Amino acid sequence: MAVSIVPTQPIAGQKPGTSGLRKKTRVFMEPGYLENYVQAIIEGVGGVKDREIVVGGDGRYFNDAAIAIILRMIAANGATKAIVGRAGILSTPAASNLIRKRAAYGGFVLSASHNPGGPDEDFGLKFNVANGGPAPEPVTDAIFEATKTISEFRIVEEAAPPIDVVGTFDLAGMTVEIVDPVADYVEMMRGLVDFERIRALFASGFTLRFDAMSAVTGPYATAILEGELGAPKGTVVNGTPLPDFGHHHPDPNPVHAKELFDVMFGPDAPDMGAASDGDGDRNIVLGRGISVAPSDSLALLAANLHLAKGYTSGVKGVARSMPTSRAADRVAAKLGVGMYETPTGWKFFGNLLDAGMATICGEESAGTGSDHVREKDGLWAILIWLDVVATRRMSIAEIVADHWKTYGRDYYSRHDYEALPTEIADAMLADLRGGLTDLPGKVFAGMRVATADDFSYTDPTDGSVSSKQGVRIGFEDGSRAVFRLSGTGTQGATLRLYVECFEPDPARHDLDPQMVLAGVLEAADVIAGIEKRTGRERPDVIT
Ligand code: G16
Repeated sequence: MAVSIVPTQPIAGQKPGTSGLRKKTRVFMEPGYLENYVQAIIEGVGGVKDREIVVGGDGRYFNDAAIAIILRMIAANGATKAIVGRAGILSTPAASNLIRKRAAYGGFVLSASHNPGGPDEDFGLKFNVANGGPAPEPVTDAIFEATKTISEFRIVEEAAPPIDVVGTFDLAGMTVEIVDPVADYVEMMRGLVDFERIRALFASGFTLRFDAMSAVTGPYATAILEGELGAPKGTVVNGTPLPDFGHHHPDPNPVHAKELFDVMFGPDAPDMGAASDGDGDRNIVLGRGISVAPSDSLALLAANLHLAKGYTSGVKGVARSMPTSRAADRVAAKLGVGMYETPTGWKFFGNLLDAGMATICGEESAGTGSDHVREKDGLWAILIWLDVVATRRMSIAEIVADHWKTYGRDYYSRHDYEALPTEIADAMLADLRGGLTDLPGKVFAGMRVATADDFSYTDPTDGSVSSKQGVRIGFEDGSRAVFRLSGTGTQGATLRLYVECFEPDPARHDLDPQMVLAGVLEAADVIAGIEKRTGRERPDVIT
């Protein structure tokens, strides 16, 4: 084989964030940029010689060209086989499944998730390890170190084979196997949820609108919902993946999935609404006139999971990211199982799942998943919801109200301030951190602070410590505010402010969360000086 060894220099700023490296697409397209980072990944994961590697992405602009480069590079670095989703498509959970099922060494997952795609939008790349999950911190640290010292990259001169048909090809001695991206995933879901039961639900007239947001879940949702489960044609909308997601922002929140929210809160709402994101790992579930907050969805799924076909033996433990509301803690306590609070980022759940300490995990950022893969899984969550509805034969609103009646309601909201100047955001967090010990006992906007700290996590499986994971302020009335900077943005800094408070009284479960949380929001603003420092009177996105 003809391998080119191309001299290169370290490129600043190739530090993997919460979920791999995310940059503007044009940055990834700069000559040598992607190659540089891919070689750093190869070094950071200990090389790919004699390994089998999965490759796939969410189909966004530059997906196929990037895959061709990755294939030529892993061939040059000695991989024996690449397993690639047809047309370069693999949803993130499907990629995780394929890595596990084929016992591959790992996989390149090309996605900037919920961020928009296109030549002027975002692109991303991460490496998932052999358990199917995102590389853990020691590996991403090693990748980052490699980006600082890299001096050459290896690439074969042969062109990559076409990837739009299923088949097996040779690339300079490496086997390239192109697989159906959907088939293995459907098979896995068949074992986890009761297709017959959900089929009977649809046959009884139950209606669903699934918005694939012109992103990767279209083919998966169409095959399962309309194919296997007999939902009428048209149940899946925006079902064709487009390189620019139809100019949309494939994030299933009330702002970007407005069309779905409008339908679900309108007069012709179906029984259930659902959406996933760019790469298929996030989910949102709605009923007629109600949107289920992701933190509530985690708690609800944990409480009902034993009803789904693949989980009849129950839940071993529950894990949530620190900013996620404490609703799931109440379920874990009632079930008498472990509850784990981790930093933001799915990679932190991997060890707990591998150790059998947790069965279900979730995050406020619309992610829920279980031990079936090592990524959050949007369609999985929606199918579990369907299995629960098919079993309980209650509406989404009734299931939610019943849950709050049993456990109480954790009112919750996240306020995002996007594209802030990085220096302002960094200084705000640094000052908050610097003043934490002075806060307890002080009163802000009528709220007395009880506790204040910067979240630090010790992984119970290997003792590794991740510090500075977000500032937590607990108030005397039990409510909480959390501040952290996003690790997935590509422009400036995004401040996330998460607030919550607990309401046990069912007579007070139908209030507007923004109204209930107004006091803690005001106190948080005063403590951090958000408006004063940023000049922003209101957040860009409220969820
Ligand atoms: C990624 C991670 C999630 C995490 C989210 C947080 O989501 O996979 O585990 O919750 O980032 O994002 P941020 O740091 O912006 O708050 P995704 O869906 O973008 O891969």
